[in-house]
Amino acid sequence: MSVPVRHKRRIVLSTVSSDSHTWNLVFLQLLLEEGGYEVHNLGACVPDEVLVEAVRRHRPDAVVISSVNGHGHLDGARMIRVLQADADPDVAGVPVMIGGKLGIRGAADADLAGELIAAGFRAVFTEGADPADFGRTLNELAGAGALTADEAVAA
Ligand code: B12
Repeated sequence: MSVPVRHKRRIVLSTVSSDSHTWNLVFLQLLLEEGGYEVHNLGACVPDEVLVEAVRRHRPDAVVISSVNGHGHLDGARMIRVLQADADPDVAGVPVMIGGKLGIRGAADADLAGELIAAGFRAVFTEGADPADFGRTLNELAGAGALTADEAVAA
């Protein structure tokens, strides 16, 4: 009898090329792992091409980008354009969200969300975002509950 086994949803967690902050990534990794996700944390200062390669290798259900140095809205917009220009539709089509201190204006950075969504992000979390919203959105984007063919194994 074939019994569907639910595997952990896979997340690639990254920051942008200019950003050397790491505790934001540690925090998010722990939060995601506590939520039952398998996390591939790429660490600080990730070049766009390294993110693309990581998505190609790990085939994540979603990508989470975190940036706090204030350049996130610029580097993030460039990064997602590079990812979405990839010839492999599975790489180009992976859902990506971004959050953190994405500019240098504190709460006023909320108005950066529109341009980041227009660039291709599926969700944007600026300062003060509710962690519960993050969990809910990720659950939706990463397709929780859906089983792919390779997740059904013979028991
Ligand atoms: C520690 C620190 C550093 C350390 C980092 C060491 C390390 N290994 O990480 C060092 C000294 C290297 C550093 C360097 C710089 N820093 Co610094 N740094 C900080 C500091 C004091 C704490 C950051 C931290 O670790 N917080 C703990 C983590 C857990 O929290 P967090 O980063 O805020 O992330 C939370 C949220 O933002 C959110 N979040 C983050 N990402 C995401 C993503 C999603 C999807 C979601 C939902 C939520 C989310 O969740 C996290 C948990 O609540 C902050 C000031 C502060 N008090 O925040 C400045 C700060 C981030 N740094 C800043 C700056 C400007 C710099 C430098 C440019 C300084 C310089 N002139 O050289 C460089 C940048 C270097 C670079 N290339 O990026 C500014 C950024 C300005 C802005 N965005 O408005 C800050 C805010 C200081 C300030 N008030 O001006 N920094």
